[in-house]
Amino acid sequence: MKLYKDISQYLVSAEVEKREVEKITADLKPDLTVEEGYLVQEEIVQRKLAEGHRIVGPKMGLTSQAKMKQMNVNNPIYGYLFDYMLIENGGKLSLSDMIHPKVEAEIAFVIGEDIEGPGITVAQVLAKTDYVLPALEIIDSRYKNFEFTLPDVVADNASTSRVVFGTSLKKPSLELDLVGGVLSINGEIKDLGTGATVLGHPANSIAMLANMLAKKEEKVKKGDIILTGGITGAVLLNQGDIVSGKFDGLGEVFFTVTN
Ligand code: OOG
Ligand code: MG
Repeated sequence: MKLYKDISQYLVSAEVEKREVEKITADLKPDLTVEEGYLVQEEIVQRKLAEGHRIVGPKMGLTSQAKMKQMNVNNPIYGYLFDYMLIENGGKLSLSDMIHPKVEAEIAFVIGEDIEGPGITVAQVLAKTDYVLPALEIIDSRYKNFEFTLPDVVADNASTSRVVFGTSLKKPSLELDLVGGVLSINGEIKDLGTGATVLGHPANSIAMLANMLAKKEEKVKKGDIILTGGITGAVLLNQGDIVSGKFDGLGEVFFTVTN
């Protein structure tokens, strides 16, 4: 529908021009529903694919109680990560490419076999996962002050902006819920969490994703690299920051923030 296309254009322009905009529910469409938010997101995804960008994988967001509380929403969501969003481990994030970026520590999954819901369980996800790896996700809501409702953030591709993946791949285990992660900036601990922060177990996030996608007759695909959602809160970034995510048994991932 034209309205969803127009809203997707509004959000992509905000991203490209690096400026924050009013949330959709403020004025453009106050009664936007979550389902309509996904229709807008779908328009954004199609637009980026048409521009020649490739999908790295879907990503989950708002999968912890802490994040749901921080953002004042009450349900996990998904969005899509594209190839142009990748920053190499140890690389640089340029603030001039961003609006008001925040970082969060996450555990990512490399999917080895298609996972088709409904009814997917943690055990099935673990059996179909090739590797897990540590990640730092950089989110950059296109909305003023990172303020939004659930439909708004869904429309905005779940604030997805950049990601740094760690370089060591580990086999997934049932004990991923006990893996601790520490998010530090300039040597100072900003937040920490464990895998269990994410819906009890990070594999549960992938199971929920597969089950959500099943409603649209879509699935988690072999080769997808999927962020399962922050195990820490999101921390605002500043020029000169050296950001590190250290995970028990999964290794370290880091990047620096430049102007
Ligand atoms: C939405 C994206 C949340 C996560 O890991 O929870 C997210 C936001 O907080 O802006 O990526
Ligand atoms: Mg995230």
